[in-house]
Amino acid sequence: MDKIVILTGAGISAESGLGTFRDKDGLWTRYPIEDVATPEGFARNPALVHDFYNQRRAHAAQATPNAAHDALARLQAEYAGTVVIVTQNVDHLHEAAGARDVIHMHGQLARALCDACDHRWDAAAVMAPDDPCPACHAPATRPDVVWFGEFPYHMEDIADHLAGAGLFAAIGTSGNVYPAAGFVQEAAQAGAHTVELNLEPSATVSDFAETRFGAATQIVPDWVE
Ligand code: BV8
Repeated sequence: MDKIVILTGAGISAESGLGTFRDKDGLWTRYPIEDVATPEGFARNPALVHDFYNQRRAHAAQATPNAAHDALARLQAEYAGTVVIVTQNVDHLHEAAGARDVIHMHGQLARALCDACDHRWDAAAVMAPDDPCPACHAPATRPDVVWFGEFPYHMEDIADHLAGAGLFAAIGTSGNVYPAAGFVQEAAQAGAHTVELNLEPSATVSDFAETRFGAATQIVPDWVE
């Protein structure tokens, strides 16, 4: 069976209580992107950035997967080995729902990275700028997330999956952030059927062969069944 590649964004976690980025009361309305999601912002004010991620880490720790996460985990179990979930999200709700094959292209709240030696480890619940790296002991700890201007993770694996996709679905993403927003075109070029499942049309809606609009907890289980 052809591969099914599913790209998810903040909208799939919205009904689990986690903020989206660009909706009316989204995260970016309270924190300017350049201050909290760029290396330059971190260099300017690491305490502010750690505070931003500490809050999101605490919030994510309280969140539970919703019916959309559960439906994707069921789909993966039913078509073992052919369903890949590529998520832009840094929460762990896909895994909490039982999903196995999850690619976190923008990193994970639960991981920390040393800016000095590139060591990665499980993040503490609360991190501070002068936390020493467990490997090199430099006070250069940052969240292991991909900021604007940084190269997303696993891009080669993702390109391989898209090249072999028979079906590509984008769920809960506004299609504003690249290279993720360009995946639909890569999948379509590989001959995949493409479907957008979102609350409202995304910026790349015209690239999709099929669209389904509504809340993820409604439309994703219907689509999976
Ligand atoms: C890079 C950090 C070099 C972690 C984030 C062209 C090609 C390549 C790059 C660029 C390009 N053009 C511009 C760029 C640069 C830049 C970029 O895209 N800028 C944008 C703003 C124009 N991209 C980068 O810098 C990337 N790196 O380019 O490296 C390179 C070059 C070529 C090839 C490869 C690499 C790095 C981008 C990563 C930035 N880091 N986050 C974190 O803090 O979380 S991005 C941030 O936005 C999050 O990761 C988030 O997931 C992501 C995308 O947002 P969405 O998930 O879509 O969330 P949003 O709020 O926008 O939308 C939510 C949607 O859900 C809405 O549509 C809403 O209607 C819907 N919804 C809401 N509720 C529900 C719902 N749907 C269903 N049910 C509901 N209940």
